[in-house]
Amino acid sequence: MTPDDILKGLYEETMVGNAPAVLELTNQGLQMGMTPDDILFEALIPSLEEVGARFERGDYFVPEMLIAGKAMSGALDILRPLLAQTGAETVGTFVMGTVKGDVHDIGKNLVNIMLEGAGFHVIDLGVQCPPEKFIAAIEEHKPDIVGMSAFLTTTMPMFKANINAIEKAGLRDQVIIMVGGAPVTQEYATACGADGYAADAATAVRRAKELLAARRSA
Ligand code: B12
Repeated sequence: MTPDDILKGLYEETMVGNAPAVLELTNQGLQMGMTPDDILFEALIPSLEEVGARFERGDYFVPEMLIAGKAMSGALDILRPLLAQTGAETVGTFVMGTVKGDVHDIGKNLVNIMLEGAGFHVIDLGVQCPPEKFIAAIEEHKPDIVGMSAFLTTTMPMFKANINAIEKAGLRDQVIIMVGGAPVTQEYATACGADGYAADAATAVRRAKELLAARRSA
C-alpha cells in the first residue's frame, strides 16, 4: 500500500463508518511514516465534511453520521498522543465544553488535543454543558480561557446565554471567552460578546495564545 492508498482508504472507510478498518489504516499509515497531520487533514476531516454534505442532501441519515463520527473518534484516540506531544510548560488553563443541547464533540476534542500539544492545561467539561457547569468550572479551576463549542444553529444562542450567566455570576472579568464550531463565524462571536473565535484547531491555539499574551501584558 502507498500513502495515497492509505489516505483514500481512510476517507472511504470513515465515510461508511468502518471503525476497525479506520483504526487499522491509521496504524498502518503511522508505521509507514505518515504524519498525524496528513491523516487528519487529508483524509479524516474531508471525509466527515462529505458525510455532512450527504446528510444535507438527504443521502445520509443520523445513524450514518453517528458511525462515521465514531470511526473518526477512534482514529483520534490513536493520534491524540502524537498530536499532543509536547515538552512545553503549562502556558495557561483552558476550560472547554460543548454547549447545552449539543452533543457534537469531535471538533472540540480536536481543539483540546492541539491546545494540550501547545502546553495548555485543558479541563474538558464534555457535551451538553448548561451555564451552571461553566460557572462551577470557572469557580473551581480559575481558568485563563473558557471555550464553548456549538455545531448547530439552534444551539449557538447558548453562547450568549452562557456569557450572560457568567457575567451575572460576577466572573466575566476573570476569563477570556472563546467560541467555535462549524456554523460559528467571527461576526457571530463578536455579536454574542465572546473575546475570540477560530475556525479550526490550529487557529484556536494561535488565537488563545494571542489573547492570553494581550491579557497578561494589560
Ligand atoms: C458527526 C456529526 C454528528 C454526530 C456527532 C458525533 C460526535 N461525537 O460529535 C451525530 C450523529 C451525533 C450528530 C447529530 C446531529 N447532527 Co450532526 N453532524 C456531524 C457532522 C457530519 C460532522 C461534525 C464534525 O465532527 N466535524 C469534524 C470537526 C473536526 O469539525 P470542524 O468544524 O472542522 O471543527 C473545527 C472547528 O469547528 C473548530 N472548533 C470546534 N469547536 C470549537 C470550540 C472553540 C472554542 C474554538 C475556538 C474552535 C472550535 O475547531 C475544530 C477543529 O479544527 C456535521 C457536518 C459538518 N460538516 O460539520 C453534522 C452537522 C453539524 N449535524 C447537523 C445536524 C442537523 C444534526 C442533528 C440535529 C441531526 C438530527 N436530525 O438529529 C443531530 C443533533 C444532535 C445534537 N443535539 O447535538 C447539521 C447542523 C446544521 C445546522 N446548521 O444546524 C450538520 C452541519 C450536518 C448538515 N450538513 O446538515 N451529528
